Amino acid sequence: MAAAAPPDGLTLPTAKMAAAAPPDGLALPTAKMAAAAAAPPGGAALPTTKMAAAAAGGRRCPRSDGGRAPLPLLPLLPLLPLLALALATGRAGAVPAGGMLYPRETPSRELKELGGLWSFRADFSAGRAAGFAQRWYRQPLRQTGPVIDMPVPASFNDITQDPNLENYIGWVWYEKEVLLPRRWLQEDLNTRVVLRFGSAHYYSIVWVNGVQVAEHEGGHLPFEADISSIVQGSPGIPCRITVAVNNTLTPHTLPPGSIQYMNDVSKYPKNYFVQNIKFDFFNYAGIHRPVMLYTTPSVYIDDITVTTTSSENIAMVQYQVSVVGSALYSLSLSLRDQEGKEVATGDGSAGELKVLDPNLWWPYLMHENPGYRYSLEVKLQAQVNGALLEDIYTLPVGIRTVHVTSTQFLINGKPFYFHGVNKHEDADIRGKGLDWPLVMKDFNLLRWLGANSFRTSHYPYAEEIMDLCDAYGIVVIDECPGVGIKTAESFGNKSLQHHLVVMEELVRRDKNRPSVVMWSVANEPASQLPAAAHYFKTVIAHTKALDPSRPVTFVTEANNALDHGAPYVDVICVNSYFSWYHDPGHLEVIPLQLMTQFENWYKTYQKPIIQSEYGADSIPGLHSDPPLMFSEEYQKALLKEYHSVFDKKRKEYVIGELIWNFADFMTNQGTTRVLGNKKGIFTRQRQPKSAAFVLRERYWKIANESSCLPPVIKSHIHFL
Ligand code: GCB
Repeated sequence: MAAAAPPDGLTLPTAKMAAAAPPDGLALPTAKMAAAAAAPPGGAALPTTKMAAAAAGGRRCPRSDGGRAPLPLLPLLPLLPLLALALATGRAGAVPAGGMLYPRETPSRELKELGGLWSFRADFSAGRAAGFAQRWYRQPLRQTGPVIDMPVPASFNDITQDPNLENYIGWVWYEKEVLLPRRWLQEDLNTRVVLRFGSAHYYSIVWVNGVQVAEHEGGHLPFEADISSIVQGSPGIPCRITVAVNNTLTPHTLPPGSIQYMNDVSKYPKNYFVQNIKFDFFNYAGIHRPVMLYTTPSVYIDDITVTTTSSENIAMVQYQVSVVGSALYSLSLSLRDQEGKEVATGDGSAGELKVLDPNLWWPYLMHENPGYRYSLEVKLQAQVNGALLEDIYTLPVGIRTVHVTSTQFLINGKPFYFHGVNKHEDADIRGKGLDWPLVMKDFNLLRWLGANSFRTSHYPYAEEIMDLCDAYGIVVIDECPGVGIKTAESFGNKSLQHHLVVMEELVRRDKNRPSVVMWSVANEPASQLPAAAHYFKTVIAHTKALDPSRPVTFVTEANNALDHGAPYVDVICVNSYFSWYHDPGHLEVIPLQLMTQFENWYKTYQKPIIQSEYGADSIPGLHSDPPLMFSEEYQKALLKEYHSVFDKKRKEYVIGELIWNFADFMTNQGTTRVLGNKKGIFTRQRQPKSAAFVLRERYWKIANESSCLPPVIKSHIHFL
């Protein structure tokens, strides 16, 4: 096959590709799966031109597998032959245990980022399984078919002009060849080489030089693999990294989704299916976050867990360090302030550091020096075969406490009022890919706005973003991808078990972050279903066991009397869209309905309440006075109605307000979405709508009222 794809080479499965569909019996789905997927009766494969025509209209894909169920839509099956291969090489790709510390350069660790252009191919073959049948990972991707250049990190969906790629469901393949420094590759140096993905959406399998090294379920969270034994011993030979990523969502993934076959042949082409989702953002896919290669010594610091307490003028930093590679080692710890002065030392794998007159970590606008972090340098020394190995890892540490009472959220013992936003990782062209200019712009806008917090609606955000929250003092409600849990099936044991694993991965990743003050285990699940009681009791208890230091919540839209999950949360987070989805156009109902909402929730649970979403769509530049829906004036007026109630209730037990949404964002197409959701106070290009100025006025006013400091003046903050 030609090495270079023609511009539309990715769009249309060529006759050659169609012919390359997997032979029967190899990686094909079982009858059970076929039934589950409601496959249409068998039929001949569609000819190429028909497939192209059928696929040319949005999130629709023809299926030409002769009635067999869609193998690649159920990610595990094609792996069986691969698993055998992996086991044979001793490199089975289970999700690695361990700490998943963010890769940092230190005197003992080196780092190589693999961002840039990767080779890419979406598997448009019948059944989407050609890549596995033909083992594309065994040779350079260009040798098995056409490839295009694909930026990493980025979603693949909006990079080309091809609607089929934009709406593609199934396996896509990425590949990068890298030359590693010689010093990483010598076998006798006790160096470990690790390949780490910040995230890839949704299900990933990774090979290095044709050997499977990792397999990971779930987007939004990191995974990694020790690839030393594959790359070492062959300096000068490029290391070929191949990644297959599948964006199919099932009732048991997080978020859940389902594939629906449209069997009415008078309405749909044969073998037609759609991916249904019950959440309101575009299911962008690809390698979304940085890919890194890094080294550690073969005996290394695997994980560090830090919690902090403080009283009067003394703080305690409790630490635990885990080491892998040897049982014979020593650990020493040194805590330094921002001037580099050592303020405490310790040793051993667990202990406490005492800090006198600590600089506490304070939220933005609550202190003139928010986001203060110490540096905890952990030094490991071990003897390996007569040689002394040393590993050093430096962890930023913020000293702060979090407590919840029946009416307040306390940070360092002071009442904290969340005046912030909900966000998405979303932008033109890059989709959900991490992009530094965008990240910086967003943080500057947040601070311009006077926002002190956000919720990572509706999935964990990039570690690089979380680092900036720690550094700038932006308080985070850290949400897992539990969004769109709406059916009884998604409350079953299989989903529950996966949800527990996702919480483990999230807590493992973010447990040391001072900005993270609460975990959110879900957004707007069908918590009125009886099954939600056991489900949320279990997920919340598990999260608290993983991290007893932080409160846990989930975000509800259910009626307070019917919600089966609310008894288990520490803070009630409630979304409402009065005079938008309910009583559209009737701004005058807001005060009464919102007051009733708060009073009912408080009466039932006596727990503090955050208005975790409220808002209205507005099309920038659309004006109407008196205000009508979708105009900028309506969005402003709706916000003001909500604010008047917040102002009454924040004197009692309402502890926060988070606007929906920070910026306009892409969704699936639908009759209520105009190129996406327009509830942003900024456009998708990050220009303020009129509502942004209303919010800015308000947030700065609240900051000045509630701050324990002399008034903070906007113009004194240099970047504003
Ligand atoms: C919600 C959801 C959010 C939607 C928003 C809306 O309740 O939590 O994901 O985007 O409403 O605009 O409909």
